[in-house]
Amino acid sequence: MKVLLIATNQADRFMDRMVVRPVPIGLAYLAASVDEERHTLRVLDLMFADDAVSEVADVVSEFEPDLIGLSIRNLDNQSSLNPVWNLPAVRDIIERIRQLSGSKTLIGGPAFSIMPSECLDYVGADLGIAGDAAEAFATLVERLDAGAGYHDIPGIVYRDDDENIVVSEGRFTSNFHRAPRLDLLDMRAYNGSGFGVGVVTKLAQAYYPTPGADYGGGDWRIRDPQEVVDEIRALNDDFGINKVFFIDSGFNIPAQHAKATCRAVIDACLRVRWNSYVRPSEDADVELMELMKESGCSLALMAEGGRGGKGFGDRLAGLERMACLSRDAGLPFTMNVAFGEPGETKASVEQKLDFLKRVEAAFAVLRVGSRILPNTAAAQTALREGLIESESELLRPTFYIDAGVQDWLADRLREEAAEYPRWNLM
Ligand code: B12
Repeated sequence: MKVLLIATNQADRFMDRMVVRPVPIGLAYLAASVDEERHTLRVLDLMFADDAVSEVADVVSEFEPDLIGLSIRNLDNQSSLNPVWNLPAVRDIIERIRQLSGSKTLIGGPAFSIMPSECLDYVGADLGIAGDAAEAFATLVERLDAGAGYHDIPGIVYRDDDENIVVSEGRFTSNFHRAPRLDLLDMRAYNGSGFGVGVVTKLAQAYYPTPGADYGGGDWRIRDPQEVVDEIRALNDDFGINKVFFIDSGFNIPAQHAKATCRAVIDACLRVRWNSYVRPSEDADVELMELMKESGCSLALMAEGGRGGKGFGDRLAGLERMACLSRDAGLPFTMNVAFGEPGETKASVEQKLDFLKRVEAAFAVLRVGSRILPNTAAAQTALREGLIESESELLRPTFYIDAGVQDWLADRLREEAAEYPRWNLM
């Protein structure tokens, strides 16, 4: 069978400002799962494309694939001040494919996995696989090739005989043992495009962390530090890359494992520079931050943990503790604060601004409202307050800003941000 995999992400910014182009490692994991002795594989990455639709058209006409898998990374840029919705571009690509070929279209990826049914419906693909998909994808390719049924594959999304979309139960979980096929991507173009190449260290079982997710670490898939070291060494040997992003739902949690990973990197003398997400955690200490720095961490992206009913005062205290530890270890960090959450008042806005001034992050993001995602407390509030009638509407960029602060919030934040060049409003 001829299989074409297309990475559709063309976004080149992080927090609407810093130039960051994430390497489509999820798609590269899928490519690695295809048995190339039995199937012909092509990968098309649209990140650097000038005209995505015509590049797809050219490859589809020439290669004549039987199956086209498209990865969808972001629903949107999560900016209420300058919202950019990414799904219409994918819909245009699939529409063009349909005009040119009868091949089956399959979608997957982080954005798709958040709202599989709505996403499949909107972009008009035939099939989808939600969640980790390398193993499920390999199974699907074999089943399609053999003309066998595939509705039992965990996470598969399809239309039934009445054209109703069915999202099957369960999800495959991957151990990430088989290395992603980065050789099929233009890695030279990615080198230097900000934040480094993704290397998975640990991912939550609840695949896409939302404010309601469990950040305790209990259900996380943790990769052996030695395997991480080997992957970094291969990136260096094969592509000359020494800047990586540890793909992790919270690198520092649990601290014991984070320290073991740092020590393995130090012992291997890799001289790598890395970044990752860090979340408030009671077991974090200055030793951890020092090990992170010594092993090459150049930026810790500070993110909130699960809200778990905590008031914003407690949440800021948790972040401030992490900021102090980072500062003590000389480790630069970023801070990301949402304004306009339910119950926000003039006083709490001022407290958050004081907090940001105090912690002196290398780069701070001030979010004017929060992008509401389904299955979260914010979605429940939005439903209750009539902002949305159904969670399905959240496929489009939708933001929660408390009515009590809505009229003046953006102006007030703009006024303050004008004084702090390292503050970014979005
Ligand atoms: C690390 C990360 C980042 C890093 C990336 C660093 C780097 N160099 O790679 C940074 C900090 C830069 C970042 C930035 C952003 N991110 Co981010 N990021 C993540 C995170 C934590 C991991 C992504 C990852 O690499 N996973 C590991 C790989 C192996 O998995 P994967 O890509 O999901 O692929 C698997 C499956 O999805 C599936 N799959 C993938 N492709 C395909 C294709 C087909 C056909 C099929 C069947 C299956 C399939 O199989 C793969 C293998 O198992 C996720 C959350 C999460 N836990 O997933 C958010 C996430 C992807 N990010 C998200 C967002 C929104 C952003 C930003 C827009 C934030 C912002 N406001 O700027 C930017 C966009 C940057 C850009 N230019 O595109 C969202 C996207 C969904 C959404 N809400 O729209 C996520 C899901 C977080 C969330 N819960 O909201 N991000």
